Amino acid sequence: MKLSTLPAALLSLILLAHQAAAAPLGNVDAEAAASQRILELQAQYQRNVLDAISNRTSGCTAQNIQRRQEWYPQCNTLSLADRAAFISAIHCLNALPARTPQSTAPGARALYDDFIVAHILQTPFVHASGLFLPFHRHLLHLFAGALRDRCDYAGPLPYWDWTASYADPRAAAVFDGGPHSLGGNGAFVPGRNGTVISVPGGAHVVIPPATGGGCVTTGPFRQGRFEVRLGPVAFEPRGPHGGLGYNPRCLRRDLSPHFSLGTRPGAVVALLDGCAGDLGCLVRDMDAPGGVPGGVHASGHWQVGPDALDVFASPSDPVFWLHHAQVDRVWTIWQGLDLEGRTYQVWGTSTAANDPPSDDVTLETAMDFGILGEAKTVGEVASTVDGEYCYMYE
Ligand SMILES: [Cu+2]
Repeated sequence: MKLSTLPAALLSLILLAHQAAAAPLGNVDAEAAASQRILELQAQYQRNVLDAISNRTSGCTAQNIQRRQEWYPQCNTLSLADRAAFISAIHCLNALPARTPQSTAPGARALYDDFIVAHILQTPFVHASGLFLPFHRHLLHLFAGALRDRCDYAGPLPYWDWTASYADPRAAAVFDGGPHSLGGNGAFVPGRNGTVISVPGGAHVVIPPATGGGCVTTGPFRQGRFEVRLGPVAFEPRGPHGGLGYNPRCLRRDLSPHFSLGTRPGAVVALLDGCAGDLGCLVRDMDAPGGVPGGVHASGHWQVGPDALDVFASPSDPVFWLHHAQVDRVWTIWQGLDLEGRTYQVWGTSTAANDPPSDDVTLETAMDFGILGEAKTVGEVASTVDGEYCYMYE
């Protein structure tokens, strides 16, 4: 299925994202209690996983397991040296030559673009579907491998815990604009209209303007230091060749203290406790439209925009990788609370909102990663300590 052939009926539903703002929010104390609860559940997951691998002497063991770390300056977080190395490795990926054939994506110039192309091409299958979590888990794994093998990054994959900055993403360490951040907000552009984005599954959503809107001007990915080439795909003015053409420009951000409320700690507790044994509940709630009430996945993208708003080309903003590591963290903790009952659960079909209708996802359903690597089945990516993977979140 080509992007341009998405059925017109898919694009008919109009959602006004800002209407969701009227829903009640947890208070500060309730959110602090929710943060505590997440840490308790994470500790329980960690005990379960380490118990499960404690007798192993080969493969993924308690000694060699990779520990993915949070970007924030708290305990068990990514060191300043690793942050600097991670940032340089992304610049390195964005300078090495692309492997994507020009016939597939004439705009792909760098190895970093290969990841955006794979994401753009798979978007209609791997969002609002049963492949959402498995696909992004393996995409992250491939990205971590490229950082390590091609750009010598030896540190752990970082995640951005957006629950910590739910009140205002401008306060997040990841966006503080310093040399150890992923850059600051975009320059404020007054008088803008909302951005109408198309979302897999057929919705159009109007994202109101927030606190920035222009080029990132501070930090390692500021204008002149970092180039975005592919997209936009999901909003106007769209890039050439369906977003796969060459469209060099600055990275833009529009940090939104409204959509960040969608990633408050209580939203994660609602997933981990509220969707206890039910993967369908977890995926549906997590992948719902952003805002309050809304899904943490879309809220993570929508509080960063505009490049991060583009469901297809959102890996253009390096924060994509940290955001999706956090999404994977929530899934991994949920799985780890009952390894036997939850690790190999499947849910949903393999097209966005099942349109066009597709078969139910099984452990044998294969996912395509294009030039990045061989196809993987859902079963192969289900466990973080069996098969190819060996990592945990701390
Ligand atoms: Cu995605």
